[in-house]
Amino acid sequence: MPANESPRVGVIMGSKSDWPVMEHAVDMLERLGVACETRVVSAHRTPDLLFDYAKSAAERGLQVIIAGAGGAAHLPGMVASQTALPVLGVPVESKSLKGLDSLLSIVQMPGGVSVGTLAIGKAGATNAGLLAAQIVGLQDAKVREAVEAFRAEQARNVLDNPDPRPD
Ligand code: RP5
Repeated sequence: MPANESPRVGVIMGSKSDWPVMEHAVDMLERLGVACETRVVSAHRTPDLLFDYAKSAAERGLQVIIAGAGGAAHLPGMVASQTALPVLGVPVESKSLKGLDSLLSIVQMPGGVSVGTLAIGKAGATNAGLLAAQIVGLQDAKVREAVEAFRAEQARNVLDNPDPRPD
C-alpha cells in the first residue's frame, strides 16, 4: 500500500490496553491494501475527542470506522451517534467478565443507530478488518480482488490440509 495514501478506515480503541486485540484489524487491512489510521479515543476519558473524531471522520475521507472497547464499551455506539459512516464494533475481552460485558454493551443498540458488532476478541478484530475492506471494496476493484484472493487462499489452505491430526 502506498505510504502516502490517505486513510480510508479509522481503527480506534478505548485504551492502549486494547491494542493486542485491535492490531489484528490493522493487520487484515494492511494485508488487503486498505490504508488506515489508528488512535486511542476513549468514550469515558476523552468524550470531546470522541465527538471531534466522529464528526470529522467523513470529511477527512474515512469510509468506515472500526471501534474496539472493553467493559462498559460505549465507544462504538457513541461514535455511531455522531457519524453516518458505517461503524464496526469489536468487543474486547475484559478481565472480570471475559468480554461478555463488552459484547452486550456494543450489540444492544437501540433501533435507529446502528453498529455492526463482531465477535469478542481477536476473531472479531480480524473480521472487522475484513468487513471494512469488503465495504471499501464496493467502490474499489483492487481491494475487492484482494478480498477475493484472501478467501481463495484460505479455502486452498483447508483443502490442501484435510488431515486434522497434528503433523
Ligand atoms: C475500556 O476500558 C477500554 O476499551 C479497555 O478495554 C478497558 C480498560 O481500559 P484500561 O483501564 O486498560 O485503560 O474503556
